[in-house]
Amino acid sequence: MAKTVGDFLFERLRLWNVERVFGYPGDGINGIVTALGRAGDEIEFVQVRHEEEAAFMASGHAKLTGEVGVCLATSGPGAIHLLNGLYDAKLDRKPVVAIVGQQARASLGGHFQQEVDLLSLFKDVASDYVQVCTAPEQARHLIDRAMRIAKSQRTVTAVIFPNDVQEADAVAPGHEHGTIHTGADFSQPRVIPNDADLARAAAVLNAGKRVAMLVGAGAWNAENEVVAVAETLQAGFAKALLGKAVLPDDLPYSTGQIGLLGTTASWKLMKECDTLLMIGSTFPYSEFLPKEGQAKAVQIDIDPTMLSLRYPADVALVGDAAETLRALLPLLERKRDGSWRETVESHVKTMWEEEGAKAHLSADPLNPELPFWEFSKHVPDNAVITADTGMSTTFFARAVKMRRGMKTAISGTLATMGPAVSYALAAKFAFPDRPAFAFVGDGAMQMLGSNGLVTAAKYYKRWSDPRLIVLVLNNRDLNMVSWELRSLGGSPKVFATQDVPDVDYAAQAEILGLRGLTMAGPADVPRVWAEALASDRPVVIDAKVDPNVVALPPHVTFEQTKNFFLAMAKGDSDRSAILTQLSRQWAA
Ligand SMILES: Cc1ncc(C[n+]2csc(CCOP(=O)(O)OP(=O)(O)O)c2C)c(N)n1
Ligand SMILES: [Mg+2]
Repeated sequence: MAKTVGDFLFERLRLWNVERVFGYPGDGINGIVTALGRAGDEIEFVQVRHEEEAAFMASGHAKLTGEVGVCLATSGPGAIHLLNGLYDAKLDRKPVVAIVGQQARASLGGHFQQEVDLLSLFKDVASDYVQVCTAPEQARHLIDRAMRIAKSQRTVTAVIFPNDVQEADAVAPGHEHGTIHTGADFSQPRVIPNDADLARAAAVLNAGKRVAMLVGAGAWNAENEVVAVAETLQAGFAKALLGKAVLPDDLPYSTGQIGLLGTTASWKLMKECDTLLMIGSTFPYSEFLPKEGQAKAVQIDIDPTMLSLRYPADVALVGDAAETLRALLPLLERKRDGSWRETVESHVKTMWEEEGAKAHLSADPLNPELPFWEFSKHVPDNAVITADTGMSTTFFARAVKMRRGMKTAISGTLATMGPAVSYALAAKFAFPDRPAFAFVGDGAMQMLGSNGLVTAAKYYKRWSDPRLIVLVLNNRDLNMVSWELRSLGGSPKVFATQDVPDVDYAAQAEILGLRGLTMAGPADVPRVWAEALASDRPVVIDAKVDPNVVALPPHVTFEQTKNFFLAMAKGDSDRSAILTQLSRQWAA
């Protein structure tokens, strides 16, 4: 049988070193699915429950490996289901390629079943590259360009295949006017600023007396260099959430996370510094950075459009984080005065003491921060840790201590609910010998996480280390938004929108043949973590936690305080439990 366009697609993806495709079938991609059947072991197909899960897995794969994630969906509804996961990758600047089906060329424009204008649908999310393969000769350059653009621009691209084209014979382009001839090789360039600009940056950093560093996901390959610069400049560093795993927290001058979910030590670092060095971060909230004029600033980013965006940089350098810091290091003078470093370290010490105390305050029946705090004592160094959007993001950000070798994935910029279990699944396929952990709210679990457990049950026997451990923060509430309603909206909790049904997540896991465990009080926490880590299969931990524990941001404004007390005064149903919790925190 002659090779079809579908066969060619997988052959080409293999040439680009794609090992795995996350997806779901449909007759809109029959020609691709049959080719996948013929490809055998050449490429792994991971079957999901929902196309959004496939897109989150592709995004998670890209976030955790730095490689392109590929997802596959049928025409119409399948393509539509991909969108949220694709936006997650696009907004966090990760390379993902979406391959989707379309009705046959001859029927397009005929209001045919499942015919959706996919070029328009993907026009925004795949704004860097979205194309329809209308002739077999196009297949090669469409795949090559989708892969190259996704990789080089760290973005989302999409290729749409009408189903008759998928089944057509693969055709190489001729050699005449208008034919396109592409190849599959790509390597990242080495990007370093000019010497004169490095010297300007060094001058700013050498003149500073109190240097603060802000490190984001862009510094993922620069751990040693960031530490060397911090040592030379006697600086402290804060991390944006996407950069959580970039640097370990056992360094005494790591102030941990910055921002609403961040720490008091990061807040003080930024408010007291006279010089700011930002590396690979687009952290958005300006109120957590120095006030304009307070600090001289140097910024390093691989993407020029992200420079001088959050704080005006005196020296804005385009460069790879590791390469640029390596080039900068010989120009930096070792600071002699250690008093700033001492101040930072004392803030950090206080922060960990306070965080530990907060996690151990009693609550009814369990303080939601305690499982996160205890987790740091149990988690192995090679763990992959993911967190969903909700209060689990806050506790993950503040209470989980990173160590060298760990990896994390979160939805930073889109901040969508739903991806944590999918990210953890993607981790298990990319690193089957490493344990993966997902922290998920009950709302997010009900949205998509529970479906991901079916995927885990289907595949876990393939993983050399079967541990995929999901902790559900079971507070029967869309808690993060309930707090936002109170502190930003001055409104009491609205039952109709905020309450979520109480589900027995441990039983749900057991029904699927997985292990289900429950944390119903502080004494359960260390025991359950130890049991989960000893499991021979994926585990769900149902953590029955108190929705009324207030997780205050590191800096509370007058407006937020006023709104909060207004909400209480308007008769919040949980008022008395919340005020009891608050008085415990203040007493501590
Ligand atoms: C897809 C999506 N829908 C809605 C939101 C708004 N939102 C942000 S956090 C949150 C609550 C999450 O609830 P849950 O998963 O139970 O976590 P909790 O905050 O209760 O720990 C909501 C509704 C969102 N970020 N993403
Ligand atoms: Mg919840």
